[in-house]
Amino acid sequence: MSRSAQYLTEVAKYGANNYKPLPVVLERGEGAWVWDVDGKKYLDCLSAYSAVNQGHCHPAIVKAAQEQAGRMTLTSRAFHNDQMGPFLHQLCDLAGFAKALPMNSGAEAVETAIKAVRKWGYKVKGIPANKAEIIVSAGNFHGRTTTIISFSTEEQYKDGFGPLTPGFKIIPFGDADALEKAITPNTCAFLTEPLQGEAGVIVAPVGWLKKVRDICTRHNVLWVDDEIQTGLGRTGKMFAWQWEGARPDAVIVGKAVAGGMYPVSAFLADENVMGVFKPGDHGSTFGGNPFGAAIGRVALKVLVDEKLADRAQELGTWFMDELRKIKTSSVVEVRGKGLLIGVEIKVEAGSARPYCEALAERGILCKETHDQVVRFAPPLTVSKADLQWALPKIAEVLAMSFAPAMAAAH
Ligand code: IF1
Repeated sequence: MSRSAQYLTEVAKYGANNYKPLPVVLERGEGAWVWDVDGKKYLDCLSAYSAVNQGHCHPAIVKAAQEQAGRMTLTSRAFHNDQMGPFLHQLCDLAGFAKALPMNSGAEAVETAIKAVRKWGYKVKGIPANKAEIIVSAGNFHGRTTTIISFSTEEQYKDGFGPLTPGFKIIPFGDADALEKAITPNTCAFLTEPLQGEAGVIVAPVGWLKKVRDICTRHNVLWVDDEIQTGLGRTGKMFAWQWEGARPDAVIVGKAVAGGMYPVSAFLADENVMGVFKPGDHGSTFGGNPFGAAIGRVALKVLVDEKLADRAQELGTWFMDELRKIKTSSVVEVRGKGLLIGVEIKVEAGSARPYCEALAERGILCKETHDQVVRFAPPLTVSKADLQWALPKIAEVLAMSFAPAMAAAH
């Protein structure tokens, strides 16, 4: 039995069955490349869902982690530590917000945002107790907690997990008129991704965010921007909202904040919103810990020093053009921004899954999102040569068809 096969057997026996990963067992990564336990090398075109924007095991980030691991890792927020302040300072400067509240996972930072905007609704806007409404986009993905799945439009994410949290209203993604119509005097916020990842890399109409800004301002509603996946360079700007120059009232970041080396997330806003939190209102044992903060400081510096947003824009534009040139009857559309690219497969050609399996066989790691979309989101440090190496293999795979009958045999 190969080492991979042994591992797959073990994880099937002892792990919960809540995922269906590709049968690839990775043990090492360097930049945009990863190796499995049997020594096979792959180009990572997922980047752990955009958490590894700085590339695997970036030497400067590894050094920061090693040094901080030997110094101090956790104090809890019962005391101060010498890393959190400089980290928050750097994050606020980068995002252009006055304050940041550090958490760990993306979902926790989204929960933080929900609590902040509700409290703002009651304390500042004057919404009657327990009546606050948050408007969200259909097809959203903001995490897996019971409150967050309550406003998912994906039935599977909610099935069997009720009772769900009330107070959310769902409108179509990218629809400014629907937003304006959905607002009531009890609306405290509009929470959305600027570009939807999980929904299948869905790009909103140009000008939508500008309209969102205008509508939210006129109705005294907070626009909360989930940049957990799209932020930190991924779409070719440091934050996807910068594509339209319409600044949100609050931003949520996660994933690449610490370069995929440690879970660090944050909720950012100005004093008008962040000021609603008083000691004891909210917190986390690990949030703001010196280990994550020290890693985050260097991970953010790498994004800036290596101009990774610009790289994403240049390489992404070129790569998307090359993908569009591929002659195939299996593809509906190639879409995206920067290095967040979705290739939608025609239903008649089969689902995206066998395409991902065929890519993995050829040394390219992608993951399907929903049934029909193959997502390409390599680390932003990927080179043009790496992508040039991948293109003919991608072309070969996209020329294939996995029509249902064949998929069954596959
Ligand atoms: C999984 C998806 C991506 C996110 C946005 C919040 C979170 C995420 C915009 C929560 C997380 C991850 C979660 C991961 C798969 C992945 C994913 F396909 F499920 F949707 F990236 F596209 N906001 N997305 O994308 O952050 O709590 O996970 O740190 O398996 O659930 P988290």
